[in-house]
Amino acid sequence: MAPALGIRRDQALTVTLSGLAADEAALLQKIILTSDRPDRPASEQPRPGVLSIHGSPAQLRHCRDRIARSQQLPDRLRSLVASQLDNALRSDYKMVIKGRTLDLGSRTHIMGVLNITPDSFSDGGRFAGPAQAVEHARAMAAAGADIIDVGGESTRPGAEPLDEEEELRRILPVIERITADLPVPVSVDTYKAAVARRALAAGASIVNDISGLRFSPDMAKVVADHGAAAVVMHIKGTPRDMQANPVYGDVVGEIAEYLGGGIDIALAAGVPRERVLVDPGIGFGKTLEHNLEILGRLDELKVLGCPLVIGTSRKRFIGTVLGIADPQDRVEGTAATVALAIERGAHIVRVHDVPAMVRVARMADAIVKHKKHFDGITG
Ligand code: HH2
Repeated sequence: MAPALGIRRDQALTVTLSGLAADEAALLQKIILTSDRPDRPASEQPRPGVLSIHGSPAQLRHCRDRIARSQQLPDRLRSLVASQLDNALRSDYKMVIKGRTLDLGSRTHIMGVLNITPDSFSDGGRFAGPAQAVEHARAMAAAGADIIDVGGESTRPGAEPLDEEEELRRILPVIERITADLPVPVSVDTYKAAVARRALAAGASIVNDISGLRFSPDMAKVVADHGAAAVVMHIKGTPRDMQANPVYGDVVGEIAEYLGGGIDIALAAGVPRERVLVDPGIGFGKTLEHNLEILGRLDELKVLGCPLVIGTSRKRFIGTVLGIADPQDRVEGTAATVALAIERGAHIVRVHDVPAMVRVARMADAIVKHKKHFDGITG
């Protein structure tokens, strides 16, 4: 019988710790590299004050234990690094909003996009009237959407800010109707605290803020006061100017830092950590290469310790790769991004094509779950 060759690869993770003092990074690296285990993780310092650790979940767990036990590290650093490694290894988030539990670790959740705008890049004008919008929300919920994301202002590249009253006029009647008629939670896609306040009072329970709680100083407090959850998204610049030559040193590192700052803003205002989600903001101040790199390194954002949301649906970078001008024809490209984002740890995918992406997510979930079982990973 011919010899059989079995190759088994544990799902490797990269954990990047930034903001370290030079001596802290060096000391941590020494602790990791002097492990007497032959299968210790790889570690390097790509830039001053930054340490990345790359290994299988089992290797990272061992490394976390060594760091947590080390006498050489100051307490603050020891617990910070140990908790970041814990975050990188976990995926079992549960979010309770309005008495409902979203078990984000059990399967990927689907956020269906409901744009009540005349000018959104892919569906502007399609659901501009309240009746059409509510009907579309109903169809998305029936097809498996777990959250309906209602937006009244397009934030496509170059978009001008919309007047608050007009934004409210578009979204409030729809939020009232959906939350009264349907069991799915509603998020409001706005960066304006005054709009969020009225939307939450009308029944929404999540604020999806493309500015990561930065454009409106009161936003985090509004979220906290209503017992709501917040999606903290990364943007570089504003919708009007964000695509004018965005430049990064390390795109994922800078996004992680911005999102970490947004988490701190939320916590300081009294939003519990269990109600904060993060999103790297695909297309918001990013070139094609940035978007591809973010998707390839999405798992590095796990260190933030919050569920990951990602919105690639029908976006321009998909059109660029595939040479497809009409956003509505980018469904297969979107499917590829959704499947790979799930493999790299996304908990919620924000999509327009709900029936198709529910199937894509279920299939990707089955593969990921089976692989975790095979690799002996729980949670
Ligand atoms: N993308 C858009 C709007 N809101 N929110 C989150 N959390 N993540 C995203 O990637 C995201 C978002 C842009 O897409 P869309 O709403 O379809 O277009 P428009 O801004 O033109 O209405």
